[in-house]
Amino acid sequence: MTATHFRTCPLCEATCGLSIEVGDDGTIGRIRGDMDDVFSHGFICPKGSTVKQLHEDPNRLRTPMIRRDGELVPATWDEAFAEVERRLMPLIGAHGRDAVAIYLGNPNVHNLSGLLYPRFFIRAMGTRNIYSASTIDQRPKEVSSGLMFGAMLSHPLPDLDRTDYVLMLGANPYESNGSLATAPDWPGRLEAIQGRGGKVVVVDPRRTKTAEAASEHVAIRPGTDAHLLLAMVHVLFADGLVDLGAAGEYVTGVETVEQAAREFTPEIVSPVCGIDATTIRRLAHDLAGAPTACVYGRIGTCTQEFGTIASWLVDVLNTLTGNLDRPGGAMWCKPAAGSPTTRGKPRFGRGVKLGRSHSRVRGLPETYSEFPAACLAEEIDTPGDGQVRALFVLGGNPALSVPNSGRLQAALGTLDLLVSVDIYVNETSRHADVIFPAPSSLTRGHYDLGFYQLSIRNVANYSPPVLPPEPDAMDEWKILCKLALIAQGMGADADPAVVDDLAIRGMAEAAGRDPDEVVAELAPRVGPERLLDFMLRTGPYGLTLDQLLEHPHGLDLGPMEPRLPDVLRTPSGMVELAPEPIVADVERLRASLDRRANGGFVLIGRRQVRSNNSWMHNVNVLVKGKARCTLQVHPDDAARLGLGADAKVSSRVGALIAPVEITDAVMPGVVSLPHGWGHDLPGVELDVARAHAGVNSNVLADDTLFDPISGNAVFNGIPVEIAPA
Ligand SMILES: Nc1nc2c(c(=O)[nH]1)N[C@H]1C(S)=C(S)[C@@H](COP(=O)(O)OP(=O)(O)OC[C@H]3O[C@@H](n4cnc5c(=O)[nH]c(N)nc54)[C@H](O)[C@@H]3O)O[C@H]1N2
Ligand SMILES: Nc1nc2c(c(=O)[nH]1)N[C@H]1C(S)=C(S)[C@@H](COP(=O)(O)OP(=O)(O)OC[C@H]3O[C@@H](n4cnc5c(=O)[nH]c(N)nc54)[C@H](O)[C@@H]3O)O[C@H]1N2
Ligand code: SF4
Ligand SMILES: [Mo]
Repeated sequence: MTATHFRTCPLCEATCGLSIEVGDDGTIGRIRGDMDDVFSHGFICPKGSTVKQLHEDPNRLRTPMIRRDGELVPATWDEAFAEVERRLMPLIGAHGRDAVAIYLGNPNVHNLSGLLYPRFFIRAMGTRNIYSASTIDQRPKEVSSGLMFGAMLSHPLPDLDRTDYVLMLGANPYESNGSLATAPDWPGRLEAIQGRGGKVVVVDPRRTKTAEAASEHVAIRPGTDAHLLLAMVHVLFADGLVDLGAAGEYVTGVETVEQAAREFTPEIVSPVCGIDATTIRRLAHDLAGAPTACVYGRIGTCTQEFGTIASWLVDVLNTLTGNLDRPGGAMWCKPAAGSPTTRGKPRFGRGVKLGRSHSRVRGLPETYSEFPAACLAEEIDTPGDGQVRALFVLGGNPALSVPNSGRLQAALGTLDLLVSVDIYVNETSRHADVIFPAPSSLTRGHYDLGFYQLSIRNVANYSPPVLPPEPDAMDEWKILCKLALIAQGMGADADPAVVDDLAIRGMAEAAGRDPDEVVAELAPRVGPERLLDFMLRTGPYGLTLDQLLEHPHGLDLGPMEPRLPDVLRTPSGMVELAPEPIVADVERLRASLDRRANGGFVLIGRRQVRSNNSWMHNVNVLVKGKARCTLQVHPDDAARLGLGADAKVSSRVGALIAPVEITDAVMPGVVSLPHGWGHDLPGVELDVARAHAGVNSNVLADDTLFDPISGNAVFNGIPVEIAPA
């Protein structure tokens, strides 16, 4: 006998529905796209069905590990928590709490426990040294949206299903399946736009699959999107195309934007971007002339030197063309479990403060209570007061993910204590003193709390666990609660329920409810499901978790609807079109206008549909076939350099040798290498990944390059030298 379970795929931001066959004995059978899923209608990518391989992976950790005499060996949960306490408390006693750093990786945002419980551990640890994958990813967008609309995740989303025109920069949803705009089957939705007579224009230094399928591909020199977009703003003003539409009533700062753009004519930015002035003018006119349109920028526009300015200008263009908050334009969703844009008082907010403190070594500003991940290595390897001596890595792999990862890898080896919560002994956790195994995703409930806040349709879908807990497994939220209790000084034996009760009570109080009453109402639920149930009940649709359980294919709550002005949480209650810190940074952009291609090379990244950052290369069905970790080089450049099978790539901070793939998909002067590879390090226990090791591109990424407003790392446009190897 087999039963079919329906479940939202937790592997990327697209939230596809999976249909999973499970035998009586708990073996996983076929996995397909759920045809009845209200959002994905059967769409699935090659990664979706590999939740089976991940679950069955013999390398996946199933018991805690402790380092004894230099070796990682299996241990009991009690031993592992006791070991953390034994080593952490004296360290805090001797060096203070700032000597402990916490790094949160990307999978936390795909996991209810990882979204809801790290905050208690962070609070209990009381350290200023908090780092996450956000500052090697989307922080610039979080800063621009925070300043413009009042909340970190208040990004306007491209209304893909109704728009007539998309201008997409620095995104490749045909491989990534979309990011900061949740939609299953981005490719199908983009094709539908063209099918109904609309246009999709892709701005990218590489002719990606998305660019190939688009109506038009505009090749751009890496790191110059801000120049291009500001010139488009210039054209809108100069040619009298500005029309804010209905949103205009709630927008302030238009004149300041006009002034900021005054100098940025298409002719002036053209040689910087490598795009001719006529094209820039036409792009501005097309955008303004389309019946509805949206500008969408993603990681290519964030992980660059002018990331915050570029992210800001995306929404400036949406606003100036009257597309902000109108169907077919850039809109806000209304998530069922609530968000900062549904909680609190409409048009009332404290505003986003940046740089309330600065990192110890380089003095980079904090954003949203975190320091840039690019600072982590120097905080560990630079002696002095406040030096980081212990690190907790929650669901992350900074050894491969952060810039100048060679330096970080060396630093990890010098820590007095490294604790990982992970599913593998990988490039980071191989240095750990204690590893806590996160349970298989199939044994936990799932609700995409994070990505439903960025969803182009309002959808709510809860998936109960497919399988019972494995023997000797511990829920990830319990691991995090235990770590919080240890950090608090309550000891390794303390009951995680204590933290969980504080969590629901805190949430009830914040919502103005009586905690006892709330706890009684939600009984017997505990853990993330209890918190979720409360968030749904107090959310904008007043749903309950029981209601969602009755809808295994999800509840469709409709398309995005206009939300201005109530969505705003800025102190002014207005859309701040010209936030002071960003406008001030335009001076730096101006100073870069004399930069030209100088015959040297710059490196960009490359996501691939069969990868997931650094961690799914241990799945054989995904890595088999042709090696994918190749250096793409334009044929003219390859000929000029006389490149053979392999090339040596060097940057200011590191060097590596990579196999060469000659293709005219990349612009001349630009080379591309995917990130997240380089699995052949000593101690890594990933048998499949090791056989397809590849090289780690972040050995080349320069940690001294960053976007100064957000502190975000630069991965695109890294100067490199290329030579035959
Ligand atoms: N050069 C370059 N570098 C980049 C990027 C780039 O484009 N170019 N992209 C950046 C981006 S966007 C991101 S998000 C970061 C990602 O950077 P990280 O978040 O540091 O790295 P991941 O590869 O996502 O690592 C995820 C880790 O979580 C573990 N894991 C998987 N599932 C679970 C779970 O359920 N629980 C727990 N506790 N652990 C789990 C995996 O084994 C793996 O070790 O990389 C960044 N680095
Ligand atoms: N299969 C798969 N899916 C993923 C991931 C994965 O690793 N694999 N990672 C997930 C994560 S964590 C994230 S954050 C998202 C990211 O999702 P996307 O942003 O769609 O990611 P990429 O595919 O890296 O697309 C970035 C594009 O920017 C281009 N680019 C580079 N530099 C520049 C530049 O200066 N300007 C412009 N305009 N373009 C530039 C690159 O050539 C690339 O095509 O994907 C998520 N989905
Ligand atoms: S696109 Fe993302 S959510 Fe959909 S099946 Fe693939 S990995 Fe899962
Ligand atoms: Mo990311």
